[in-house]
Amino acid sequence: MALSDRFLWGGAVAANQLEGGWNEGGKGPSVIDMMTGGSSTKMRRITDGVIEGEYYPNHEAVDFYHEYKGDIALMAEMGFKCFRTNIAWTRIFPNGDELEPNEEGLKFYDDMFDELLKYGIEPVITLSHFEMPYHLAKEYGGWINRKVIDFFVRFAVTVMERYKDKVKYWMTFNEINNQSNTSADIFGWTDSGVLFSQYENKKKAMYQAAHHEMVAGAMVVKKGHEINPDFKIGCMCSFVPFYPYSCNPDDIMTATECMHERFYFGDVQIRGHYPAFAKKEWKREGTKPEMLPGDEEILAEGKCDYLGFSYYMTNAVKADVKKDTAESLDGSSPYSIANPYVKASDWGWQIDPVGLRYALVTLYERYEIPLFIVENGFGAIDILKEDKTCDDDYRIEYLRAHISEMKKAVEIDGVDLMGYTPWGCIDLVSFTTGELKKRYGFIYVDKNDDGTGSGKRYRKKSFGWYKNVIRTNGEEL
Ligand code: BGP
Repeated sequence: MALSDRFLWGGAVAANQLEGGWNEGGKGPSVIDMMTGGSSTKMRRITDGVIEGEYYPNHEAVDFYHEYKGDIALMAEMGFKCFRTNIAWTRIFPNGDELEPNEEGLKFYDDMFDELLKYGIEPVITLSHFEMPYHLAKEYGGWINRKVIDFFVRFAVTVMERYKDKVKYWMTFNEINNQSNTSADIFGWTDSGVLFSQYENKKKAMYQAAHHEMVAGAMVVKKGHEINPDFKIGCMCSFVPFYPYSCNPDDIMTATECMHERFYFGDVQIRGHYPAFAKKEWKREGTKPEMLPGDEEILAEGKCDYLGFSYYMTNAVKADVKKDTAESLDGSSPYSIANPYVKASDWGWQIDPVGLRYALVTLYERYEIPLFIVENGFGAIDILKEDKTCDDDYRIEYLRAHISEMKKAVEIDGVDLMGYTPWGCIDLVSFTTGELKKRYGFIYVDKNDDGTGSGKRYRKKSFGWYKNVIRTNGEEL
């Protein structure tokens, strides 16, 4: 048998894209509640409040906040072993800098975790998924401010203590490396609460914010293990590997250099120190973050137990095509060029199942700690037919090919893999487009971007397919 019988099959979501109830139960606003549009759209603006009819649809999302019992029952029907979501920081600390948590918010997650555990589904909890408290971004400048470390640690310790007997698997920051794209100012705001355009040296500002996050993350790993030694606490990176376009040695070195960005954050959180290439870059570009004495010890003492990563695509780079454009949100670099060997989705995300095996092998050989694929999936415009069925064969095809490569990484390459949680197991709001129409789910939610739809849930064709994959532990694809 390829996969261990403890393999964590499940699905992944994020509170701000799923829950809705953005101002219910004493919740405060997160930065994302104050924005319009998706992260990659021209519409995206910080509105400093709500513009009627124009806000990011996460205010209602798919109303998991009220519907979670029914939704979890459907996940249980598919045989989920785990469910990845995050605890919205602003449900627990509405402004972020309070001394006491909001009991109503804590109670909501207590009830949700109880519901999961009733079916034997392990919660896998990210502490921060693109949604820091608005107040911290506005009043403190986000993660660039060292004070935010204490606020985050207080939040993390509060929830780890509260749920120490309910949650075993944790992750600190979702796709912490995404903020390295400092050109997308508003994206940085979402991730780290920092408006990079305010800083002359944007890269330095980003490294500073990231340093604070990683120090906070390391403190949380250490404290978490004190709270419950059985906790498994991981970090989470987006991993879009760069391929050299050809065997031209210059292409190989371009890809190698581009990969530095991909490793920067994982290296610190897993190895416990900054890599050599980072120190050279800081010097060359004047981007060294300020550190306090003791920070290096904190990083060294708070190494993560596992690496969770998202995998959607790869990217090919060629030495002599350098464009003036900065990195873009689809994970490309100024050296990116279309890969003639792979197709792309409607949103231009290159579909590369073999790239998943490549990612697993690359990360495992570098870090030699357990890996967890916490996001992967196919965003598409699904059609709900008159009889309320949905033939998403393209999704089945995508997942089948990726799972098959994932199995090779375990079976042939010896990768220690904890689990697989496809993104958006139930339809939710897309992060980059800000729309509901880019769907990933096994469960269709009848809700549209114009506000129409019953909100009812329907099983797509992939629902039954994935159920059988889990039942056979990945033997039948
Ligand atoms: C990742 C994020 C998720 C999610 C996913 C799919 O970067 O961690 O929050 O949204 O991408 O992206 P999208 O929703 O834009 O298709």
